[in-house]
Amino acid sequence: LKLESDMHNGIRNGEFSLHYQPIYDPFDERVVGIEALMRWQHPVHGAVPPGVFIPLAESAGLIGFLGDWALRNACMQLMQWDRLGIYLEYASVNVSAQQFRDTRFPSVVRDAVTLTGISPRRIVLEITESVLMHDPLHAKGLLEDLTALGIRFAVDDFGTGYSSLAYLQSFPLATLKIDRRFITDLPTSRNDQAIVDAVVGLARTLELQLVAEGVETQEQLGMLTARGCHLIQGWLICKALPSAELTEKFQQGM
Ligand code: G
Ligand code: G
Ligand code: MN
Ligand code: NA
Repeated sequence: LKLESDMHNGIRNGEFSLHYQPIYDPFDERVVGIEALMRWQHPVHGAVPPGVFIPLAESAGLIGFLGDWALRNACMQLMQWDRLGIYLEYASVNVSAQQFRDTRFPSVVRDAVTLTGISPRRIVLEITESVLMHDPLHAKGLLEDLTALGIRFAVDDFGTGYSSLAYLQSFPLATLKIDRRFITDLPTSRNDQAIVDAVVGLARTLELQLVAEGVETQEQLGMLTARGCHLIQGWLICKALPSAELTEKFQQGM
């Protein structure tokens, strides 16, 4: 496949970058963390969506390299912001199914901590329900090992998979990220309101942080805060931006 071989060139030519999206606490009115989101600017096709190139990177055997690169860069960026006096608690980094299954994954994470010198408490790894549930015993062991180092885990796209609640409470998790499909119609959909209420309750019971994704309007935000969801991510606050642009926003007091 052409796009696949283009990826090899793209890596060499610096076509991959990370954008960062703030995770915001509307009560304290402060940014608590950022999610790193990978971008590929193809010289001919322009921006290739991650939904396209992440699966390609997996089948091309490049996800390990790209994932490692993303993790280290996100850690270094957080520390760069520290040096500029912009303190963010954590960087949240997506982990694909194949990365998670790779036996080298735990050492990749440990190496990122050692090489960058970041506090492991400041790394959140985002995995989906299906990654957790694919092999729950393996997942549990891996999460326990890395949690012992201080690394934290978030369940991404929560509500779209089929995680068993029994398993959910047995994993050492820090955060649920409720998928944006439940947020979009929140102001009008009684169903989505009920789902958000249920997830808020679940997060409270399991003592997990809850982040709402894809918050685009003040109305959605109002409904979320009224329901007790205290962390939000979405275009209402800020799009995912290149680090330089986000630095400017931070310095202008976002
Ligand atoms: O911003 P957005 O279109 O970028 O992201 C789309 C999807 O791509 C998300 O589901 C996200 O989890 C995934 N994604 C973005 N960056 C990364 C990354 O660095 N690694 C992995 N595995 N997935 C990513
Ligand atoms: O799957 P994951 O949650 O990792 O990816 C987050 C995705 O959501 C990214 O593609 C990001 O660009 C996108 N995103 C972030 N905020 C918003 C938003 O407010 N609205 C929409 N439609 N997408 C968003
Ligand atoms: Mn994510
Ligand atoms: Na998500």
